Amino acid sequence: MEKGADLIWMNGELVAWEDAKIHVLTHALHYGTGVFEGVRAYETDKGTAIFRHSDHVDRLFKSAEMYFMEVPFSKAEVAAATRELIVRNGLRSCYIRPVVYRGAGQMGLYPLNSPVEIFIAAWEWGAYLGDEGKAKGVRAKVSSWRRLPSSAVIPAAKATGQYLNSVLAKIEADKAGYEEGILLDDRGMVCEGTGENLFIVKEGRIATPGWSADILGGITRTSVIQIAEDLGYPVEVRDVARGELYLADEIFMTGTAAELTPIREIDDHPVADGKPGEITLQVQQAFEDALHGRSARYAEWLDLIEIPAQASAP
Ligand code: PPE
Repeated sequence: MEKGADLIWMNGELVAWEDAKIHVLTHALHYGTGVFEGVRAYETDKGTAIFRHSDHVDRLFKSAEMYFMEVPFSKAEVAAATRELIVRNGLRSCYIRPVVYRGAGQMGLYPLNSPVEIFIAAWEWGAYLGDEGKAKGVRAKVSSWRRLPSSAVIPAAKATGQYLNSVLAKIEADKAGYEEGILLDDRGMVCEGTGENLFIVKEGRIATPGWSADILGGITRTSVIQIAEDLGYPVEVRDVARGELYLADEIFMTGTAAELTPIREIDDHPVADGKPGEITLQVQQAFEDALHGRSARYAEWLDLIEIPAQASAP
């Protein structure tokens, strides 16, 4: 990967981007024993702000705990490290990637003798599915791969190894000429995109799959549910059948990387007239306002970074 910033925070220290290296016998590289987050910080008129920072830190720690990893720093230390990383790199808006993982210790599946390590990287990352995708919607295809079920892993944990599932679906969608793949759960109900939750709109009512569909509990999803309800659109959290995708007036996806991205075509069927719908655009606008600090109502979602006086001087 191209250099995205000067420094990366690794196990308590800031190191040069080029020097942030790990051993080949890192347990997580062999067995996928890592958990991670995707977080974004945005420029607001009060300075740079991390969106729902404490919720991301909480989910990181919960994901780690579900796989029996004890993070060697406190939540407050991890949050402070992220803020420091942004300041020291001089980033105004960025994507932040903390990873907690089993390092090199002992080979073999028994993980508990391998040390738990952590790093946080940050870089500038534009629209995940392209600026045009975010504005006009993307073409998506239901994947032949099913979302990995809670009978096999813990879909609610954001664990690195589990992403082989998303990687297969992403490659399949791309090779078939689509921008995103939608995974069904093991019952054949709609689950989510490879890296996004999914919402449908029908006759003014919004629906999105819940825990029973083995989703990752997206922080963007929670935010968008609240925003939609505040705008007067009740959101039903329920099973969504595949056929409802073809009947929907509007479909959109949410995620930290993807933000709110409309789907304009699903399995070669245009969604309504093939343009992002009115409710999608209204919720997207309110969400963008929240992200960029333009909304007093959701100001508590922003962790404003204090830039020390000397760092803000030209
Ligand atoms: N489902 C999956 C499978 C997923 O990976 C994400 C985030 C979401 C739902 C939405 O969660 P949230 O970000 O809390 O709203 N995917 C992250 C990784 C994307 C990547 O390519 O890497 C992200 O958006 O940061």
